[in-house]
Amino acid sequence: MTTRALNPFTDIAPEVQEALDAGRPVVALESTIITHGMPYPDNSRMAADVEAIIIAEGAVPATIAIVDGRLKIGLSAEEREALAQVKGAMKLSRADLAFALAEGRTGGTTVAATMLAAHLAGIKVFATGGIGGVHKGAEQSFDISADLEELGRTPVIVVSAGAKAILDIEKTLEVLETKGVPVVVHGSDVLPAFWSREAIFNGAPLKAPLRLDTAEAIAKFQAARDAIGVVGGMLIANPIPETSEIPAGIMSGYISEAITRATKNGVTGKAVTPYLLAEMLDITKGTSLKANIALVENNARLAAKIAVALSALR
Ligand code: PSU
Ligand code: MN
Repeated sequence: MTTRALNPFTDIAPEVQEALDAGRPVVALESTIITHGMPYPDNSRMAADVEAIIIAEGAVPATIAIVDGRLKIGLSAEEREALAQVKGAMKLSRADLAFALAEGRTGGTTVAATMLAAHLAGIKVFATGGIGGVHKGAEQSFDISADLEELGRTPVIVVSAGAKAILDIEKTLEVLETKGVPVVVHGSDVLPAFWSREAIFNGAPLKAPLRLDTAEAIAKFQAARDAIGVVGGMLIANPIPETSEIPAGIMSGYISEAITRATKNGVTGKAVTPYLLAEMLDITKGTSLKANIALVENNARLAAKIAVALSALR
């Protein structure tokens, strides 16, 4: 098996490279969700399942990560399993992705870093769980995820279940609008909130900025953006399946408790999101994790359909 060199640090898996060369559909997957978002062995099972779902939909999965200073676009099953078990992995975003390459480190790529790497390789669609965004209390902490900046500049379609509900979703929407990022809700008039199908703000459901009901329509929208030269990413918010959702009313109390714990323990910076997700797992006795896995799988399926529709347009 040969891997072609894109730059001295990057290894593109042969099946990914072949698909890209032939214009066949490819879906990128992030790896912070593996290294920091879920415990072992759930992370390993989730990572394998999403790849299988993408293959079943007729696309090629490319899980992106940094392994011993190599930027991997597509992991083998062995590499994926090793990453799921590795201790002390870095959580890498735009700011420190190249640091890990220069220093020979291993790390999971966030939404921002995965978008950057996917674009470098020529991959146009990417599936995740939920994007990072504006944290609650950001007016004090200034904690706003680099994911939003990346969505504003890098032309990759990101399929998510909305912004993680631990965030300030209204402020996150405002920043996305400022940066010119279309937020398209798949098949609903209401914005989803990660574990819940509906984001609630001041007692009322938050309205979807844009709505499209099919992968084909999403691909057509992207083609129109390309045609007029609009650069930057697009965010697809795909509501979690009904059978797996935890309603927002139930989640909000749990989220407040998790944030209280984070404040009490002085958790700041990069550690905040992984900490909150781990506390949610503890508070909900694992039901948040089950929902998280279900929504990622659901997003992988839609992302593959969008990648297939985009390939058909070309
Ligand atoms: N979605 C999940 N679990 C995760 C994440 C997203 O279901 O762990 C990760 C993503 O990699 C996202 C990151 O980019 O959390 C956001 O971190 P921060 O808020 O520190 O930017
Ligand atoms: Mn942050």
